[in-house]
This record gives sequence, C-alpha cells and structure tokens, in this order.
Amino acid sequence: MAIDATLPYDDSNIFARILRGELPCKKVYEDDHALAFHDINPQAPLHILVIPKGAYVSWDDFSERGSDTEIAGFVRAVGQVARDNGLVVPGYRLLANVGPDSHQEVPHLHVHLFAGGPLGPMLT
Ligand code: DGP
Repeated sequence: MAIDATLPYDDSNIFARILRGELPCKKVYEDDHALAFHDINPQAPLHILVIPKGAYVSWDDFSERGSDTEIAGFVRAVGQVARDNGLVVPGYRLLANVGPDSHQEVPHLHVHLFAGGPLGPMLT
C-alpha cells in the first residue's frame, strides 16, 4: 500500500527490520551511513536499493531532518555502490519515490538503482 510520507517514522517497517538484522537481505554494500541490497522484486537486470541507516521516512524527511554528515555520507554511498558495480561507464538510473502519488510502499527512505542494460526512456 502506498504510504503517506508525512507520517512519523515507524520502526516496524521492513527496511528498519533489515537494518536491525531481523530480516535477511542480499547485501552489496554497507558503511556507517548506508546499506545497499538487491531489491526482492527486480525491475531491471540489476536493481539495488540504497537506504540510510538513520530513521527517515522519505527523501523529503531526510532532506529536512538529516544532518549534513548523514546526507553527504548517504549520497557518497550511492555513488560508491554504482562505482563498485562498474556502472559509471554503461550508466544507471536513480529513483526515490515520495508519498502516495509515487507509489512509495516502504516508509524508510530508499533510492532505487537500476542498471545492467539499456533501461529505455523514463516512464512517469
Ligand atoms: P517503493 O515502491 O519505492 O517503496 O519500493 C519498495 C521496494 O522495496 C520494491 O521495489 C520492493 C522492495 N522490497 C519490499 N520488501 C522487500 C524486502 O523484504 N526485501 C527486499 N530486498 N526488497 C523489498
């Protein structure tokens, strides 16, 4: 179900549980600020989710409440995931859903990284 990105953070969400180690994930990267793992329902040949370790509902929440250190660390982590996977030359796409119109389903900020072949034009 698409979520209201203005709601307070609910730490029972599935990505919070992955961060606490309560649920498994196929991890591809981790540092002090971020965790990256394969999406359970890939929409591209390579579909990775990058999430901040802090408790933020959405990009909106993170950009408002996140510290400069957390934001810089998270942005660098997203770039590092792409570099680690050799994606800079072939290219990749980043996407973050915010709120019901975007169909955000998990109320913990996540950036989708799509890659692994030509992705076609952006769909709205
Ligand atoms: P969004 O619609 O932007 O909230 O995308 C949520 C994504 O999270 C969706 O592509 C599927 C993925 N997802 C949902 N549950 C799990 C899970 O338990 N594990 C993993 N790895 N991905 C999940």
